[in-house]
Amino acid sequence: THPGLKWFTEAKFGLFIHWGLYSKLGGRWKDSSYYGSGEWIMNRAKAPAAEYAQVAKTFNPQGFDADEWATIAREAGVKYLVITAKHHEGFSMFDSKVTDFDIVKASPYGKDPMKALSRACRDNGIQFGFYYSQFLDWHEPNGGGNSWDFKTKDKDYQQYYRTKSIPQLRELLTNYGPLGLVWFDMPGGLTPEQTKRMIDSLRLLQPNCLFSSRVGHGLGDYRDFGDSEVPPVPIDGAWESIYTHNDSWGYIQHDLNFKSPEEIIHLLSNVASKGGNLMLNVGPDGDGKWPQYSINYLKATGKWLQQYGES
Ligand code: JFZ
Repeated sequence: THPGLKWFTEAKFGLFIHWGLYSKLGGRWKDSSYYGSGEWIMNRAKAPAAEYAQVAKTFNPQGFDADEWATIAREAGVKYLVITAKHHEGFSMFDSKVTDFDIVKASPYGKDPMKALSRACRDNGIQFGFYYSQFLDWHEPNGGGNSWDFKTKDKDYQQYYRTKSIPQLRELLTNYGPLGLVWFDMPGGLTPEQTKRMIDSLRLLQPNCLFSSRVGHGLGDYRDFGDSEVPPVPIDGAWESIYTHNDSWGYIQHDLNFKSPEEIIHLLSNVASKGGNLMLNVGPDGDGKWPQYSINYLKATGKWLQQYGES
């Protein structure tokens, strides 16, 4: 069995963080407002890639404090934290040599927040992992998904994997210390053999790192249940349910529909009773601040866990 499965199956509670240029938009593009899936706003608005990329010039999360994030996570009682290194919008939230469209070169922030966060998590005893959108990339002509700027029939997905996805995954598995897991999303464009070759080569970099099931073709190390789904009966093996704190993964300014501590604890015990982990998502804003409800309710959840939880 995979060496990473020990910590994973004992974890019970994880924190998911969606953070990118969409967090700065907060559910608004031009004169329109969107609700739900804030991280999909570029697609929903069919924003031209060149125009959307300009958002990077205004992305300056001065409020980001890695130690504060990791402290809230620890107080909430989570055992692992997974953050978007690159979501479907294509913007790299880390220092990447592979592209200029990253937080260091394209934004006034000019630093790598993932360096600080990976360290802060480790200091707080929290397993650290990256979400990485390995196929959908609306910024790149050869990435999956953007058919409003780039004709699908002209796309060369292999070239996208070769020149962006795989090199960036190698960066993530090389530059941030030992990772607990990589959370792949929405497979596409590769045959089972090609997927296996990609994974095999990445595993050499960090044999202890888990890969989520959405890497595709049944090649992941643990199972993810769909959005906001808990299986009705106990399930064997390592698995995780993912929920978001309000109604969106990425920050939406006008979404205040946050789950109360009672609701979170209910979810946690439902998932744990069936043998899985709950990974709950928060969406920090473009300044790097978490919604105040997320801070308060997560802390309250942690207090409850300390009093009544098993560990
Ligand atoms: C994906 C992303 O498209 C979305 O933006 C978010 O990051 C979420 C966590 O993951 O969305 C999915 C992918 C797969 C399922 C549901 C939502 N699924 O299998 O049910």
